[in-house]
Amino acid sequence: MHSSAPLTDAHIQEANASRAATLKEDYEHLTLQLARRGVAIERLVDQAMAFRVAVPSWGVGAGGTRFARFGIAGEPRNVFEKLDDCEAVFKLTRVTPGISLHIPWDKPDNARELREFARARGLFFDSMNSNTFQDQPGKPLSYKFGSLSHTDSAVRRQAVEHNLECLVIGAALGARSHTVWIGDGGNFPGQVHLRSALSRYLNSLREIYAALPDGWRLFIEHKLYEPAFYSTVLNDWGTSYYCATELGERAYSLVDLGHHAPNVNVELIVARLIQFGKLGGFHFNDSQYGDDDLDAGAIKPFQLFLIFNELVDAELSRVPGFAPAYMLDQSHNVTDPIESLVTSSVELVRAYVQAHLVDREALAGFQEANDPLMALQTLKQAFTTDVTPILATARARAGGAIDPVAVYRSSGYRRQKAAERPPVARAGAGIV
Ligand code: RM4
Ligand code: MN
Ligand code: MN
Repeated sequence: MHSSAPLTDAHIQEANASRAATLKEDYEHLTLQLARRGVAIERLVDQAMAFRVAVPSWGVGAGGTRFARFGIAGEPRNVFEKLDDCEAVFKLTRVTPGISLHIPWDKPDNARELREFARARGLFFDSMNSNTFQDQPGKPLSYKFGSLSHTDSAVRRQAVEHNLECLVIGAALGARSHTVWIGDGGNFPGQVHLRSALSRYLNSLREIYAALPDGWRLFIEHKLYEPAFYSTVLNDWGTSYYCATELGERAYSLVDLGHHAPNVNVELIVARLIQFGKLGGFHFNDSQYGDDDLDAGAIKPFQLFLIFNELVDAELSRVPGFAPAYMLDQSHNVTDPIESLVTSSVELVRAYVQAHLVDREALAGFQEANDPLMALQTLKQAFTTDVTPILATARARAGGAIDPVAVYRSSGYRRQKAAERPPVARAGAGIV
């Protein structure tokens, strides 16, 4: 069925029709439940429909680890095929029209053509991502000992030039921000002069910052460790905040959820960056140990909710300049990337809607009265509310799928792509 054009709107509508009656019942029940709390459900549906998160171009290929990478049938072989898969995610969820592009993994030969290709699918380019953590074909110098912070000014120059090229490509693609993550750091005590390396990094970034196109924001992404295992140049949010402040008002810190020490209170970092006016955006994913790049909401859904609790609190209190960019950054090693991206974006909308359910007046009262038990209960009431009917209704109203994974599986999309896309030696995607 539908094998010639899988995942058409007609297929999604047809699949929705068989689920509409049950959804209506569930939605009506939740409407009553929430009304008892004085919450108008329609407002939450609107919020769910307005939520947006960008999909990473590198996320639709199979990921990998240091040990192996297991390809999948029908894996996209070039940026156009990746956009086709991004479109599939968008059609099912209706919240992921933005694409975050990694250069040179997905460097277009013709940016205008790619922009048109995306536009025809209802997609656009959101953030650009540079790559100076791997050596690049055709580039004479190696990043083995660093890039923007390298001791050799010629290597720093090459790394800066690469970032400037990303800005040019991004401008032609209609992107609006640039994200810089570097692998620079040291593996051994004494290897790197810690203060000098940060100064060199900052000086390189100043050149990139100065070349930002009009209206763009620069995101700098900190990470505790890996690939450098002893010290990292941009190691934590404090250093990131310092650098973003030094650079100027268009530079912001980006929080990748997996880039912190285990047990770190990430929502507290989020609150701090909001308060200091430097929260640029997120790379959402989940982790058990480190930069595991697992699916958002898979391991610590309560943490995800608490992060959104801070974000929604800032949104509702209209913190000046608060406009974080949301992106997924995951490595899909054992799942179908489309299914992972679909379920991850659904989990983000879930956390967002649940955070909107928090009775903030009651919470403020319990905080004032120093009543920790009831303060937690107030958060838990929102977190334990099953908002699935709200999410499904929002998707259906926007033309997406009530049950996106089931619809995706029944569409035969992957089967058809497996036939259309015979494997190449090594698809240029994934994190290895
Ligand atoms: C890094 C970091 C970057 C991502 C690379 C592939 O750990 O999360 O955002 O672009 O991985
Ligand atoms: Mn990241
Ligand atoms: Mn990472």
